[in-house]
This record gives sequence, structure tokens and C-alpha cells, in this order.
Amino acid sequence: MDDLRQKYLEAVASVTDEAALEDVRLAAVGKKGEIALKMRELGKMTPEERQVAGPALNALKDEINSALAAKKEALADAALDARLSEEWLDVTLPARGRPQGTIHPVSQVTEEVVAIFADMGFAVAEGPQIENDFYNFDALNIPPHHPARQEFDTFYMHRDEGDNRPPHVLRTHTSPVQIRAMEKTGAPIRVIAPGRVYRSDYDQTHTPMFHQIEGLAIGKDISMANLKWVLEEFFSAFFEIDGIKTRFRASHFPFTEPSAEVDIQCSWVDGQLRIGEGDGWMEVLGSGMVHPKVLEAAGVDPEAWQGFAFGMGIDRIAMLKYGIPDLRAFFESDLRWLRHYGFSALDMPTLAGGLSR
Ligand code: 2U9
Repeated sequence: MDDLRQKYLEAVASVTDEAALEDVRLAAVGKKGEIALKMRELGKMTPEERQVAGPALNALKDEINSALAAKKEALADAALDARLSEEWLDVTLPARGRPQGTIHPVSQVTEEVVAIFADMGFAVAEGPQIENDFYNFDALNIPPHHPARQEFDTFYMHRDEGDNRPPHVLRTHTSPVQIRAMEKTGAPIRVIAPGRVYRSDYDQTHTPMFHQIEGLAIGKDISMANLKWVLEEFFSAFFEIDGIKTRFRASHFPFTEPSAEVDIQCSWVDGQLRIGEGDGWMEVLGSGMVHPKVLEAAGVDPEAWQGFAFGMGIDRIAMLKYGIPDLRAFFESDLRWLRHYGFSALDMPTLAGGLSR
């Protein structure tokens, strides 16, 4: 009995994990353990012997069970201590910085222009950046061999040999958006289409991707006079200058007739551009009355409807308004540039707030 006690109490004391402890438990007090075997021997004993051995065996079993329970608790405590010493967190450390992004000038100016035109009843229309040549060219009165097609420096999508579907292009202007809008809702219509456009051109003032915003207003008697008023309203609101003057110069685009390039009044003082004053002019926009063939291609009857369209470069007017000198920097993702020229998301110029920075 003493040998058994010593053997199992030592075994309990020496194990270092719960699995080993369980092995000891089974060997000692399990159903087929050594104590159970000894219990079975009680039947072969004399009643006197049994009266001594029975209670002694039960006492030994209780003693081993309590040692097992104490050891189990000690192992659990040790495991918890080990976890606590490993998984600690210093809540007094300073928090990690959360870098604050900025709103890109192109996004900001797009929002501003959209807000101003929305105030005049124009809805925003959007369309695909990969167009087929019908929407990008044919519908805009630029037939397949028209020289104007070359002027656009178009990016053509790759075509496998033998694929004879009409070619797809990266849209060279947002005009296809207005064709799709007219197809969808017919006339009357008043929409603006802001978005990315693509031309294979790269120098100080051109990037292969840039942003345009185009407007379209079709009604029963919409004229160039309405166009001039809408544009002057727009420029006054955008540049925050009351009564800004515009100058219309005769021009030519395939999709408008008559066509006009539009300048705004400006001056140069000490090398600095001042918009809305002086006797200089700055070209900012192209426009005209939508060509009857364009209306027809979009399913609008040119005998019943007429209206104006205009287009301008968002990047360019962003440079003018916010004094940003280099177009190419717009698309370089230089964080220093973005922090300098970007807008705080919580403090952007809005139409309701007077637009000022
Ligand atoms: C439809 C019909 C006519 C949009 C127009 C211009 C003139 C124009 C340039 C300004 C600067 C492009 O980004 S830029 O280089 N745009 O001169 N855009 S009229 O005429 C349309 C558009 C859609 C259905």
C-alpha cells in the first residue's frame, strides 16, 4: 500500500502537462487501474483482512484523487500564467498615426462644376470609358475617313486577327455619353457628362488620360443666347466673380453648327493670372448648336428639336482656379503634391458654403 502511495504521488508530482496527468490517473484510479485491481483482490481475503484492507484502499484512492485534482489546478494556473506573460498589451503606448488622405483637385472641381450645373437643372449622365467607334465617332458626325478622326490620337483596343467586329476605342471625349443619354430618354434633355477621356498625347499640357465635362441642352427653342447665359452663370459661380465676361469666337467642330470657342476675361499682373478683370482673354471651352446629323443619329428629330452643347477640360479649369502650375503632376500620385493641392474631406469648398477654400 505504501509502495503504491509513493509511486503515484511521485508520478503526480513529476508530470508537467495535462495529458501526462491523465495517463497517471488512468493507471492509478481508472477502471482498469492498479487500485481497481487491488480492490478485486479483496474478495479473496478473510473478512478480518478485508476490514483493514478495504478502508485503507479507499483512503488511498481518495488521497490520489485529491493529489490529481490539486495538480490539475496547478497545471491550469501555470498555463494561464504563461499566456498572461506572453499575451500582454501595453495600453499606455501612443496610438498609431492614422494618415489622413485628401480629395484630389480633379474630384473637388468635378463636384463643384456638377453642383453649379445641377442648380441650373442639368442631370449628371455617365457612360463606358471603352466605347465602340459608332458612339465615339460616327454618331458625332465624324465618319470613318474624316480627317477629324486622326486629330483625336485615338487609342484602339487590341483585336485578334479575323475578329471583324467594329473597333473599340478608349473614348476620346465624353460626347458618347450624351448620345446614349438622348437614345435613352429622348428630348427634351438637359445633362452634363463628367469623366475620364483618353488621347495618345503626352507633353507639358497633355496627358494620355484627362478629364472633361460636357453639357447638352435640347428643347423646342434653345439657342446660342441660352448657351451664353448658362456659361456666364457657370463661370461667375465657379470663379466666384460676379458678371464675368465671355467672348465667343467662331470655330468649327464636326458635332456642332454653328460652333464657338469661348474665352473668359483675364489679365496678367506681375506674372500672376487674374480671372474676371483686365483686357486679356483666356480660352476655356468649346461649344455650339448640336449638329442636326448628331441629333438624328441619337434618335432625336432635328426638325422638332434643337439645342446647345459644350465641352471643357476639368484639369485645366482646376489649374486655373487653384493656381496649379503643372498638369502632369495631377496623375503622378506624389503624396507631397496631393497633400499640398488636395482638399480636406471635412473642409471642402461647396456651393452652399460659397465655394471658397
Ligand atoms: C453631343 C453633341 C455635341 C461637345 C463639344 C467641344 C465643343 C469642345 C473641347 C474642350 C476642351 C474638348 O477637353 S477639350 O479638349 N471640347 O471644344 N465639345 S462642342 O459637343 C457635343 C457633345 C455631345 C451629343
